[in-house]
Amino acid sequence: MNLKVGIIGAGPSGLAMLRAFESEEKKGNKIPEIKCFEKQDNWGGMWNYTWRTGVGKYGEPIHGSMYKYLWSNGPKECLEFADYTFLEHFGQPISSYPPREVLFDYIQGRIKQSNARKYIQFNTVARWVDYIEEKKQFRVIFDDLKNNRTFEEYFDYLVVGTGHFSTPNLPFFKGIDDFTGSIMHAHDFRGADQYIDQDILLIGSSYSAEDIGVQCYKHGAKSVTISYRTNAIDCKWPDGITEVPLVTHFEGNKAFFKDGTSQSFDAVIFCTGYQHKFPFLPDNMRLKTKNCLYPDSIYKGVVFNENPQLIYLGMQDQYYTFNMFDTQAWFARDYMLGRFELPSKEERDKDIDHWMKAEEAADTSCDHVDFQTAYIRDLMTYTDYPEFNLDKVAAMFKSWLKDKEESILTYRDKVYTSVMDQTKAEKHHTTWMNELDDSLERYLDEDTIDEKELSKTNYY
Ligand code: FAD
Ligand code: NA7
Repeated sequence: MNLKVGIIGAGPSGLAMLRAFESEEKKGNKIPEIKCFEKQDNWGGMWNYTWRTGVGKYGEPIHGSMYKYLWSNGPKECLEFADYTFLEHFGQPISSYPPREVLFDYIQGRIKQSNARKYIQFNTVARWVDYIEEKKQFRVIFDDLKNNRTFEEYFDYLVVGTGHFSTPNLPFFKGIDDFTGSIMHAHDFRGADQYIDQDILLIGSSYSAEDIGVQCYKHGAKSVTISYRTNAIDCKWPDGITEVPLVTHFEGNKAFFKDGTSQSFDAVIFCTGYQHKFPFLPDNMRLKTKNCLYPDSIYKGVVFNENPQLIYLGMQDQYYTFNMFDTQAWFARDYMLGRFELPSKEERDKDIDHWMKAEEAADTSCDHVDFQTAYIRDLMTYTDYPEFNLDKVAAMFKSWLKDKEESILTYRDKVYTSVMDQTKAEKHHTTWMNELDDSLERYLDEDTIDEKELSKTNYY
């Protein structure tokens, strides 16, 4: 077998692909020639935090949308790798909602066990892809950013793991161009510090609005107003956070809302989501979708239907994350290794249609959890990814949704039990609202700090 596989992106999805091949190799089986290309200087994708915004060292658009003080927004027990548990990595139980640096450490722990780094070329951006009909191969043009050199490579299969929470969706509102305060998209938000004592307006009502709003409140914003287009987040907000209908327009530093109210603000943060953006792919290979649980045109959420040599990982909206990317990667690996044949294009279309209709019929957040659970269960029937109790994970997600509804400020203090190794999480030594330091050292520090002392220094 002389197959060549190219992987674009070394975030959790790209790394899952490398891990999938590695697990096959460890069994003594031959694997294809693999090359992975990552535009940043390290792996981890979103979890590789950067302070930069705009463009990076080499003038490329910054990929990262993560920020300081970001803590997991779902229980870690729901994203745990089935083949590498949190207990195995940290050697002790930890809490259910670790901060960003801790999750980054965990992702790195698994991949460092392997020799995956040798497959990855960092500081290298995929610029353009052609499918060469005569060769039945992809030609990919890359830029080696560090050496300012362009080169090309040919692949039988191309895996796109470039994420989809990086290119802002930035709508226009009348008068915003004359707004006198600061304006940014969540993609450029790097922490709440600059909003202390400010009245801030967030536009959007999904994860970014919820989390950035709560973080700014925690770190001392004067007031947080969340403006929704379709549905309010509608949890029990503390005094200081309010929800209002959509902005109609701005005049100076004042925003006007659909319900006829208006208010002055120091800052606006657009939490209006992201675009699936693939500037390196021609139109006929590009995944064209909004953020949803079952994008059109990819069979089993993975194989591009018009050209099944093209594979997409992690393109769905996400309840499940790391273990979903794994099941997708294991599926993609076994498909590339020829372990199973794809059905006809017509059958694949039907299958895609079936899942898309099922998503349409899913109404509530709990239905969405059930949908993604069923999707992963289906993928797992094709592969030997270690089985885990998906029903229990789905139950944890539902409990998480309820916890958030009941108390948006304390849901991260709850603990859950791993379905992988039955480890019960430990409560963090400090409640989330009182914990202003999100560093790995502080998180793993066993010496608890007096909460009463800490609360004196809090802003709320
Ligand atoms: P990414 O992590 O985005 O990685 C894609 C990689 O591709 C990047 O390294 C990028 O540099 C590289 N790349 C892009 N274009 C190119 C190119 N042309 N050439 C070469 N390389 C390229 N998930 C959770 O489970 N828990 C959370 O708490 C959580 N919080 C989040 C908070 C924020 C603000 C955001 C934006 C996302 C959050 N997520 C969370 C979801 C997160 O996206 C996933 O956990 C995960 O990072 C997705 O992995 P990925 O590999 O698909 O994409
Ligand atoms: P999402 O989950 O895609 O949500 C986007 C939000 O932006 C959603 O509430 C949309 O409202 C809203 N939106 C989009 N366009 C507009 C316009 N034109 N006007 C007003 N509101 C708009 O993105 P997030 O950034 O919250 O989350 C993405 C990931 O980042 C997630 O996985 C997290 O873990 C972190 P709608 O409901 O469509 O009316």
